[in-house]
Amino acid sequence: MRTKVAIIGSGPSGLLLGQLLTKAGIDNVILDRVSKDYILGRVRAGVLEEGTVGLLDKAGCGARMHEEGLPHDGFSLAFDGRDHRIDLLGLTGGKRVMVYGQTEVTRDLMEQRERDGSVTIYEASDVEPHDFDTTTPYVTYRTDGISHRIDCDFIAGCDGFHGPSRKAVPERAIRVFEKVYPFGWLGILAEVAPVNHELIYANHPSGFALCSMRSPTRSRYYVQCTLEEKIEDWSDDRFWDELRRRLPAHHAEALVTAPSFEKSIAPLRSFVAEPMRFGTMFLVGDAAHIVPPTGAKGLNLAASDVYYLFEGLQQFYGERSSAGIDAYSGKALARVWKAVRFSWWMTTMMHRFPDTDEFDQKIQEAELDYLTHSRAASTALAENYVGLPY
Ligand code: RFL
Ligand code: PHB
Repeated sequence: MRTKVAIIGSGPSGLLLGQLLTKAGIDNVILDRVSKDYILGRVRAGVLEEGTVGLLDKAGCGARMHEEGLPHDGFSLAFDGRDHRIDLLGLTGGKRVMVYGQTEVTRDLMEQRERDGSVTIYEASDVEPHDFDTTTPYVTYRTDGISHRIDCDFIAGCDGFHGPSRKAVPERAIRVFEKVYPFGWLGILAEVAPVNHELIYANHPSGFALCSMRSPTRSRYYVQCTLEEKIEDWSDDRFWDELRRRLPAHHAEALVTAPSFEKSIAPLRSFVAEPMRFGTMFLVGDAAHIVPPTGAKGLNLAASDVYYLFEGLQQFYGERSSAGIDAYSGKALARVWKAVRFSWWMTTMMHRFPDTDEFDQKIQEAELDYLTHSRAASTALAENYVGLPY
């Protein structure tokens, strides 16, 4: 088989890139290790920046998001038993975020891709990029025990943190930067109305908690947990008790509970691989960088990578100019590092670290007090939360 762009990974970055390329008339094939249903079963991000919303519109996949998504003008930082609202709209001069689950984004992109008749190969094993140091790269894979090969002009490695694209790069050609945090997030989904109409990020002596949502009747809640924690040890009752403990009293009293239908633990890490281009292969999204979920940036960074790469590829095929793809890695990384910084900062400010001493604790309290009482500091938080410009 031959195509222009072989995309490894059918997560949000692969699907969004594929959709923008298809709309621009640039032939592409997507490969994924798992099935469509498996991908749609993953529960992940919930908050979209305006830039991400704009790209989904540009890809022709924004209609359901505008109908069912929940625009949010602010969120709460809760500490000392009180809410401190961050007025995103007022502080940024009119910007907001959209609460719409990654699962739904993925579903919308997959359905549009099917309508367009573009090729996606699910359940492909042993997917491997080859010869990306030449202008004739190719990807090999197996389905039903049979080996296949796709020849292409470019490979887009959209295959997440554990995928084969970054691993195929020789060690001497890549530099990685990493920080692993000494805690995780235990998250649940439950069919109940959210405790608040906006998100609540809570800092409490027992640890961080987050109240988020997927719809007016579906809540997504998280509590900070240790890395040794086992999911079997967390009954729903234990989870609800812990969440209540970490929220201001009026929210704890208003919290409606129900049996959870999803429960999982995610470790927290910051990770960046540099550069993001190796000859004719590009790394995109989680394949190149991971951020802790505290700033809600992971999916949004995947989208900004896609923006830069799509612009570059469009320029390459439209004007026969490689200026855009040559600039890809530098432009993407400049934005990535700012989001890495923001996510690290929000994580540090909102969580309890196992080795925190009294001095560190006082600094954290002073930072939260400053942040919520200084318009300049709140504005910096709001500007980053709604997303820096592309
Ligand atoms: P994905 O979504 O991991 O997709 C990669 C795809 O590649 C496939 N793949 C392979 N395919 C072929 N061969 C192989 N050998 C392969 N290995 C892997 C996988 O099957 C998969 O389909 O990466 P992508 O597309 O770059 O998207 C990144 C986002 O998924 C991620 O950054 C976000 O989910 C992070 N994130 C959040 N981001 C936000 O912007 N806002 C949020 O509110 C937010 N909340 C979160 C999050 C991530 C979380 N978890 C579980 C890590 C909350 C959580 C709990
Ligand atoms: C979510 O709804 O899953 C979510 C929201 C905000 C975050 C992280 C996760 O910062």
